[in-house]
Amino acid sequence: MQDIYILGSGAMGCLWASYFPSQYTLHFIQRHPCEDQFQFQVLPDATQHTVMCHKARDLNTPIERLILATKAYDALPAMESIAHLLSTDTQVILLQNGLGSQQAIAQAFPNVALFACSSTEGAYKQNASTLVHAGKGHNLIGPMNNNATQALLATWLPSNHYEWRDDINPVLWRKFMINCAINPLTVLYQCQNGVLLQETRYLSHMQRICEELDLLSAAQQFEVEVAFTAAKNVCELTAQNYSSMLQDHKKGNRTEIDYMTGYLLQLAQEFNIPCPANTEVYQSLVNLG
Ligand code: KPL
Repeated sequence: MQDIYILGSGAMGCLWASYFPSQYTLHFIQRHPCEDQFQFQVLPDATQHTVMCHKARDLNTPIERLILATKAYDALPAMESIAHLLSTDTQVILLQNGLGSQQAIAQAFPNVALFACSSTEGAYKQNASTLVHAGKGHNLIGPMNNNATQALLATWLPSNHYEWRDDINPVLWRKFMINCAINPLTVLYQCQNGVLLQETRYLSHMQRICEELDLLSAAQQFEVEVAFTAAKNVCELTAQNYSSMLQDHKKGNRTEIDYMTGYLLQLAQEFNIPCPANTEVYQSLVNLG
């Protein structure tokens, strides 16, 4: 019997729990007091899933397989809260948006096997016990350190739910560029992704952000497409979406701006590349609160 631990029981945590057939025992690790078990269904297939629930502080069994499904800003503190349960036998899949949290965890936990995932899966919670798997996408997974091998991951993660990438960094970077180009602007202009294509003023703002991203792609020697082309494409494909950052902002929650434009500005400083358009966007977002 394989135990799978999942930190973060939001939509992504539940979606990943649903990937595992019933011979696995699934565990949510939670910050707050919780019932012993959590049952939920996934629509549209109406599959039923049961997960054991534990408070982080009450756990004392070593963790071998962990899926970290928190927001980017919670990722490192969440790992630290269970550090005593991790060992050289631990494998962790990181699902965070943006960049920066993966690098911080790789630095703080060099002994575990760390994998990072870039996902286009879409899911939301309709209510506490119903998850809607709205957009079937792809999970691309690769190593964040040398302990993380394809063979190791294949021993537990069902192969129909991911594709392996030997070099995950350009994959994470491509998604990062798209998020930096779209998400902050949707908050600034309070609009769906598709609206960014319709207003000339919004589109030229996106272009200025993207030109700076292209300089950073080149500085890191990533062979990725031009950021503006990639971002416009995603705006078209997700025209009706409210970006994750706009949703967070509307709910009054913290946004992941520090792991998108904020991380971009850190890189810009490292490579000594001026990024005035992104600096301005970052400041506007921080001022919005
Ligand atoms: O990933 C996204 C997000 O909202 O965070 C995009 C691609 C912008 C889709 O909405």
